[in-house]
Amino acid sequence: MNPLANPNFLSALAAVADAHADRPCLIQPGAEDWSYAMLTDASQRIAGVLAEAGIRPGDRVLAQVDKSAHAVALYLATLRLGSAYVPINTAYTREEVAYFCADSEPRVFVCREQDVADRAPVAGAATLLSLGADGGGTLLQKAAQAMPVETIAERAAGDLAAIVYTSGTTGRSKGAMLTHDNLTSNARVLLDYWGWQDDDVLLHALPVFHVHGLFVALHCALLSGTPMLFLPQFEVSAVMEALPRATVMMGVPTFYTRLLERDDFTQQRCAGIRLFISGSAPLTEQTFAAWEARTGHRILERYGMSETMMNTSNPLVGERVPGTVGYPLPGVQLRIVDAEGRALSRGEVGVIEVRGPNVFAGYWRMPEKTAEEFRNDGFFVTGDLGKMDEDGRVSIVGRSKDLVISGGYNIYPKEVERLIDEMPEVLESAVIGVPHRDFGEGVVAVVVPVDAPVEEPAVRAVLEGRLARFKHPKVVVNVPDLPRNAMGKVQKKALRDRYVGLFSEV
Ligand code: MCA
Ligand code: AMP
Repeated sequence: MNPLANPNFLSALAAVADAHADRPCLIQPGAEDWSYAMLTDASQRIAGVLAEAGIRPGDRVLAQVDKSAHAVALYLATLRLGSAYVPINTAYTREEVAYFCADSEPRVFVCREQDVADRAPVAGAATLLSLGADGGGTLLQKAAQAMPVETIAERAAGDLAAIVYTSGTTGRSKGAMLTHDNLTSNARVLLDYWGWQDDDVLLHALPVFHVHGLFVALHCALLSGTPMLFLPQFEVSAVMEALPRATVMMGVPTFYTRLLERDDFTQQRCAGIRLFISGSAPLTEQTFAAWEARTGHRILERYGMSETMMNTSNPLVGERVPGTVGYPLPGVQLRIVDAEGRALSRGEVGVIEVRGPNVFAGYWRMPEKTAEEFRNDGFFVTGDLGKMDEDGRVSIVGRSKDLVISGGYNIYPKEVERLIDEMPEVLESAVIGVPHRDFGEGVVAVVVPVDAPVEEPAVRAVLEGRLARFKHPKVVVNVPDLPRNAMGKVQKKALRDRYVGLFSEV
């Protein structure tokens, strides 16, 4: 690589975009297709708007926007100016957004057109702009008049490119600081490991506010100059329709189970596909087997985190073993340790720790939290439990962190329990995840009432407007007391075992 090259990740993307200017980039069924040149042009104009708002390198741009071609342009515009992109889930309520605004202190906050009035009181000192899914909003009105920014801000490899919030076990979200080098190194490794081809077409139906959709999926396409079938969300019929034109699909396990539920989902629909990739949550061996039986494809499962991007992957060529997440990616060091950080032997279950160019720079303005989760030798403690086989293949067997993963979204029980416990009719609660056919895990609130049973609508009413709906318990069960160990700690495993079949009964 040219040692004088600008380590800003956008430099790499821009070179590819220029070389593929006339190629389709974002193919949007039902809307206008965008070429690479159109994406460059839109992002340069949006960069002009951000520059007029006073954005400087290192400043944050907070985005709570629907998935659209312009949303991608906004992300690229942020990189162009050397500022940091802070994407957040569109499901978050104003109360949740207030926290992200206060914590990240953005200079610009771009929200959905319909949310402007609601978000204005929590925007703080940020310039509030809006972006509609259909291209409306003040961001694009201003972009039409703005002076495009063609230069790409010079950044160092270790400079901040994005902050991705992950919920914390204490209920306070932590912003994982990802650098230009994190983005660049992981994207390059994935392109190579997954054998990206010049004629690939990625089916992109993931949201673009998480690492999976925003970085893993988008970067593979953008860094190879290949097109994406860019769907606004995962809607099973639209995905079925798009599949015959795709060669690669990435998704969370729910994508795969939902497609399998369709009788008209056949092998012929995937005739052009060379690779199905799954991640963000465990893919069950049953889904793997059912998928192979239906399509003839063995899904390639990989493992990552917001803090580390992608860590491991099953191989492109070679055995993809169900229930495993494959080998550490090139450049990624992975070890399995006991609670004290001592390395375990092959086959033993312990905490997964990783080190490498993919690992984030720390939590935004949380040096103590950062210090707690890194070992002295630079390994990051993931909180996932796993083991490594003799041949180096990794399996995830659980989590030491109290976390529920539902349909690929993370839910930290503490955040939900805190609000339920505030209800006067509740003595205490424990929020757990139990197997759910559609979402992998479904959220259940186990509640000890003061007196009369606490019904689900009452819980929902308390959470409404305060917590994103995907975090709301799908079921509330009342119990006389919670199981505790000798130290008085609630035994969530006992609760998970007790309610393991809850969703198969509904
Ligand atoms: C929606 N709902 C959910 C979920 N999604 N409930 C639990 N878990 C979910 N994941 C609820 C909504 O609140 C709503 O409830 C009702 O379901 C219908 O909402 P809708 O938006 O229509 O849902 P959907 O379209 O069916 O969405 C399901 C989905 C979506 C397609 C699976 O959740 C999704 O796209 N998930 C992908 C998440 C993802 O990208 N994760 C990557 C992060 P109500 O009716 O009460 O309002 S992890 C990551 O990035 C790391 C690095 C990695 O390894 O990849
Ligand atoms: P997030 O913080 O949203 O990036 O979620 C990261 C977490 O998702 C990881 O720490 C794992 O617990 C989980 N995860 C990601 N990929 C997989 C996978 N293939 N199998 C099991 N868990 C996974």
